[in-house]
Amino acid sequence: MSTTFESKEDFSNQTKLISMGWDVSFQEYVDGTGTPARIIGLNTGVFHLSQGGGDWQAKVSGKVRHMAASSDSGGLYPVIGDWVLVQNSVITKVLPRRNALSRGAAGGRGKNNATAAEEQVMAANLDTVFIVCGLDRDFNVRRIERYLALVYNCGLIPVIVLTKADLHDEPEVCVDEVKAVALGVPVHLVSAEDATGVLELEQYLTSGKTASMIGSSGAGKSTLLNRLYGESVQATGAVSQSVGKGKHTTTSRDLIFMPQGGMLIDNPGIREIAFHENEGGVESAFADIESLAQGCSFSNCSHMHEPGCRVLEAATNRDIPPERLESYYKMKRELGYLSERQHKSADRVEKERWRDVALHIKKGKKIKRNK
Ligand SMILES: Nc1nc2c(ncn2[C@@H]2O[C@H](COP(=O)(O)OP(=O)(O)OP(=O)(O)O)[C@@H](O)[C@H]2O)c(=O)[nH]1
Ligand SMILES: [Mg+2]
Ligand SMILES: [Zn+2]
Repeated sequence: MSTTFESKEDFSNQTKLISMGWDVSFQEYVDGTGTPARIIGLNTGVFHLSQGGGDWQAKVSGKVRHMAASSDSGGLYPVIGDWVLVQNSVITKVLPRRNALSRGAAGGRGKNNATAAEEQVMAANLDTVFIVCGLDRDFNVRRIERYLALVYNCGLIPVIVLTKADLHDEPEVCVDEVKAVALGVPVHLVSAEDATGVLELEQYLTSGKTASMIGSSGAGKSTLLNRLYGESVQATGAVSQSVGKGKHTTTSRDLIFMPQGGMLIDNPGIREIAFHENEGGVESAFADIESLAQGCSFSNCSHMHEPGCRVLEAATNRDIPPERLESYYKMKRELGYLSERQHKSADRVEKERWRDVALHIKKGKKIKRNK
């Protein structure tokens, strides 16, 4: 497709794509191998595509599969939200992503809470990420901190949605608690049950904009999508009474065209928030601590024991909750391990890891003996 329009139809097709998030930055990758379409769903090797009209199914070409499998080719395997070129129901090219929401693959973490070696891309080409948290047993400020670090690490814009407001006696208290750790991030209090606050979210769903929801299973993501949509388009499931967790009702990722004009991606609940690469997400999520750290006496201060440490001082004065500092240490450690692994030989890191494990075991034995 060219930027000059040869026909009315050409113009109308382009307008449809723009309403789906297409912009000029993608245009330069369009070659003769196919026409642009967006991935709106996937199901065991079959991709659901749209060009703004109805959706249809396609498979990837052998070349795309091959390029994605060889790590140094820069080839991408399509995910939800990707722009691709398609010809005769075959995806011939995946266009470079504007951004992607990704994390370490579940279960891919090593010892010491290390970051995952494998990356799992959840969605591409997003304008907003809704971090959805229910105000039932799902509510957990530390988990929200972690989601924030993840979203920032991907260079994406987070919006926090505290849902199930109807289930909490003092939901405003939760909002304040979250605002204290999510500096400058919009926090919306909603209820999908009685529609409180839901209209506020429409500002993120205007024409051409794509938002994706993340949160644990049972947080209320699909219910919220249905409420915003105005009818039930996604299945929802009850939360277990005994453990207070959802049962992974949503199992696939779907991009839904919303009546508001934008698109909303529903994701399955996340079990484990693992990082893949260090892109400064922790520094952004903990900007308050990072800014204090500028004033520490030692430029390489670990904020754990050094004299003249502004961070420890703030923690002692309770300006920073100790739990927040602990979260910060933990995520820093995880990301630190990753960069070590990137810079040292695998052998050396492995040896060091075993030394840590050995120390741990020794400590464990001592504790037992002392009993
Ligand atoms: N009272 C109340 N219940 C809600 C609200 N939102 C969701 N629920 C209930 O919470 C349960 C889980 O909701 P889902 O929307 O299926 O949760 P989910 O985040 O999509 O879960 P997964 O698909 O497993 O990731 C359902 O029983 C919903 O009825 C709300 O605002 N208020
Ligand atoms: Mg769901
Ligand atoms: Zn310090």
